[in-house]
Amino acid sequence: MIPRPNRGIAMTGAALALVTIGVYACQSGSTGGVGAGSMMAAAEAVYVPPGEYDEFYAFMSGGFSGNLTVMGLPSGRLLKQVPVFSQYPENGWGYSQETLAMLQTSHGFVPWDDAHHPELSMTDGVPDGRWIFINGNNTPRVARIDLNSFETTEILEIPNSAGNHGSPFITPNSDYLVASTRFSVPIPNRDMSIEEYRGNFKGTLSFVRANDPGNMEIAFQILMPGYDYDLAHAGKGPSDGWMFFTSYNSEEEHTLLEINASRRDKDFVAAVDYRRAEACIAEGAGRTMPARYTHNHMDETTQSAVSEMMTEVRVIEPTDCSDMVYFLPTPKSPHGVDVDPTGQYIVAGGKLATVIPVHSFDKMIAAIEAEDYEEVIDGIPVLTYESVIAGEVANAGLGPLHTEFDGRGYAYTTAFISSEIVKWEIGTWQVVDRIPVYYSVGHLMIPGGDSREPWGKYLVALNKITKDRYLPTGPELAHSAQLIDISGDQMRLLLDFPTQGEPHYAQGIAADLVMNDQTQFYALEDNEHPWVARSEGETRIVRDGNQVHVVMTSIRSHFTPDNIEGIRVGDEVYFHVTNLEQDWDVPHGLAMIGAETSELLIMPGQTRTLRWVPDAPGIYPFYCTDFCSALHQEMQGYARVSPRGSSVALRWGTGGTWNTN
Ligand code: RUQ
Ligand code: CUA
Repeated sequence: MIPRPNRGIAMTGAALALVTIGVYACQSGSTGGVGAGSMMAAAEAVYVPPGEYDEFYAFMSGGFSGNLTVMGLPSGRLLKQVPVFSQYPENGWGYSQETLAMLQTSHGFVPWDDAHHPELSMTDGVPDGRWIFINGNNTPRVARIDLNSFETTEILEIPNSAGNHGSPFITPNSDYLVASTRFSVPIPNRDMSIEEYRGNFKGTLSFVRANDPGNMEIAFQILMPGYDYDLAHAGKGPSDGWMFFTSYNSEEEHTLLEINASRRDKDFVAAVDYRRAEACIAEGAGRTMPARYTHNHMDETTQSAVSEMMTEVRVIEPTDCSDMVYFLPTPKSPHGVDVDPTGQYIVAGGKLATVIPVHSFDKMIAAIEAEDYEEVIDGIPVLTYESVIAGEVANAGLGPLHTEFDGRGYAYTTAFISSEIVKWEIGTWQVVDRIPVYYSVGHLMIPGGDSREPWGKYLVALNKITKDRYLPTGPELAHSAQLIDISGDQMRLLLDFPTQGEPHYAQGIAADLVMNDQTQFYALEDNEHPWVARSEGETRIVRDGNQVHVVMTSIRSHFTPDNIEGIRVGDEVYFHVTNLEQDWDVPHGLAMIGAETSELLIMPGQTRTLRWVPDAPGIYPFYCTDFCSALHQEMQGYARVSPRGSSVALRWGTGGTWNTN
């Protein structure tokens, strides 16, 4: 649609007509109210700045893909898949030697996870665009993704946890993110009968320091009764300093939970005063437990991942620290817990409940001060339901799960079973609007919708079932998201688009908080990779026993060296490729025939390493995988592999000049 520069070929009438139609189509396609003004300004101006067309970044969890999907809103255009707990051939993540250590865990190399809940870093309760965090559900982990580079830069494993579902919800100034365990297990874990669950299996709520990149650490874990801890959200404003966690299975059952864990009318929201926990620990409460878990991070100067094994964790119990944890009775097997922008109301999604219960923070504090308890469980006072409840939203749809807010006094709750989004008013607890979604919605996302200042213009419904929305693709259908305009009194469906993996939660942020601070390339002079070549003159090959290190560069459109001889069968070859470009949008790649890993994608100024173990004598071509220039297809080379024990000398070069050691 963008008119091409005239390359000296006279345009035919038909070609001109096509260009004109293209421009016209582009303009009429944009009349959804987005950036239309600037597009209309001049007939020839078809360029719309990206931040004007897409006002928001949307970050969707990839579920079992282990990735984070980045989209533009309102277009629904897919911008990027960020691999987090995954190997991703598109950019060599989890294959290149530099990234392998990011996926180390106490169980070894685990390049998979089930990533549910992205959470943006915040300053003063508002998303700030620095980082986004996401949980790994299966092998309990939390990750930090840097929003300058859109790369995963840190992963911390969570010990004493099983099923890190209620995670990584963050406090208003990103001091802590939390990780609560879905499954209770014996702590420390040990061999015992499953039937001895009650009293022996425990849950944990972990508080992870998040504000210092490269230094995430578990500040403390709270040992809790053996329930299933589901989701969380931090307090803000008046409730700043508190973290709220949902739980189900207060029945402490270990089999057929769909029946056995649905018996009680109410389960609990756990309210944790984490400043109180800090104070108790400062006075020596709790104990240090041995534990094995990894902390992995990207070293900025070498751009290589480092993995360290941690050996202990601080654990505190409610009986060690009075006034630290309270239970708010909440109907019935609640799932989501969401705090409104004022910080006053705590909304739970009782997935089997007929109403949406809303707790009042002020009433909770009053009940605590009045010691208005129903009972005390393992040192945790259970506040009286009637004393803490602010209201119940009736007629809220079946299967309420998650709630977000528009900042104008309304809340929006997903109803999984009745497949709808229900809008209700905070304070009157009256439903004011509802809209069907297709089908069976889980989470919803309003940019900033869990923060102090939502951008209450759009809502995205993240649907679990697609059925008939798109062209079918065999037994597995694309998941579906729906964009809904919430700027008026009534919700209005704008767009339907497929998503990647199985998105659970998502987060959104105004584009200009992220787009203006992007890493465009890495400065070569700052590259401290042990095998960097900052110029073609520094390229070389080093043999160390059967290990061969090829220190190589790429620049449009050749490798140095591009001819290599003297490799033998039995050698382990490491191609360390530095991309010498110092310009935005010029990656180079490297693919090697017979390599057992994916290609590499090397950003400008970066060094990445591909391991290659040739298994037979011969000539092995390699090439650049990223279409980098008109002569990209010429960006290729040969490696000669001689038999084991051969006397062919190591030599290398580009352009016919050979180098030797
Ligand atoms: S949780 S809807 Cu992780 Cu609701 Cu998926
Ligand atoms: Cu470099 Cu293609």
